Amino acid sequence: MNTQFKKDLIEGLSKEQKTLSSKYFYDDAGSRIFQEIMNMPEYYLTNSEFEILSLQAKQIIEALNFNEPFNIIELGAGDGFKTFKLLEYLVNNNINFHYVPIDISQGAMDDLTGKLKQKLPQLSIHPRVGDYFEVLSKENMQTKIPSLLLFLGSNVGNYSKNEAVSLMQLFNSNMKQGDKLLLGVDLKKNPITIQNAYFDKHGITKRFNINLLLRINREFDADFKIDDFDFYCHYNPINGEVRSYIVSLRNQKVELKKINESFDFTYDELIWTELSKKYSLKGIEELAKDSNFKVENHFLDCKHYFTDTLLI
Ligand code: AVI
Repeated sequence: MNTQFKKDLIEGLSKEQKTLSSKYFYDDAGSRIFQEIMNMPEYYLTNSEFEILSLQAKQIIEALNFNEPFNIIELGAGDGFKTFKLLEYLVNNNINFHYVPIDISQGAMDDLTGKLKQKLPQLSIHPRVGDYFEVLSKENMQTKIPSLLLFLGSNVGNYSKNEAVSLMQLFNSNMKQGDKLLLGVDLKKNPITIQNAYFDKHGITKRFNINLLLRINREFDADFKIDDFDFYCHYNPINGEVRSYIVSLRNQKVELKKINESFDFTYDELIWTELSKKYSLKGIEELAKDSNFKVENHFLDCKHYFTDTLLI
């Protein structure tokens, strides 16, 4: 059994405001549902970042000002769809670099490597499975060639401000002099656009959340009755936070037999599952400053929905 998951579950469900962490969304089913989310037109983040990396690959690479060869190290590479255009640009222009995708999922790395070897046979690819920081300290600190770290997809938005600062400080401490970081960040915009991306009318994001209850049923021999729970989410344009919740539709007790625990849920009680924070460009500058980075360039899509920001 995953002991960290067990600890987080007990801690989160014992709180006054119950929580379940979105980091546990991504079992096999959850990862597939996330792919469905990324394919929804309402989830504009995918297309916006794809546009940036497709149309501005040349400008991004020029802004690096790296000697060849260099590394591109992608943290949480997933299926690598977004990054493909950047890699394609580099390969087509005979630029000498090594691509090092890192992910905790062996399956995701195998899929990505298979696809890339087929589509870009000349690509030098060195996939690594494991924890970002273990891999980074091993791969990046022991080489002399410069590295561009990629942390894309607005993954940083799933961390609170303090957590994001700590995470970026950790990135920083695993970067050599001259390395750079390209950070994908979703920007504040018309609240309706954001609300529609997360409270989607197809119910896919609801399935994404409810899947976590199914995962707990399976892994902890629990008895969450999924029809007795609903999904709610809300964007607050003042602080830029999308907060997602699972809602208990009645008074109920849930047993987690495998770990001998039970939890009571009251009618309309909320379980907070996810934060998806949106930033202003000024907010990104602050985040950079607090984690000892400096903003070099913001690369925005044409609608100004999203930025890939280059940090040094
Ligand atoms: C992975 N992460 C950046 C997504 C986000 O937008 O916060 C996860 C997600 N949650 C609901 N829709 C997508």
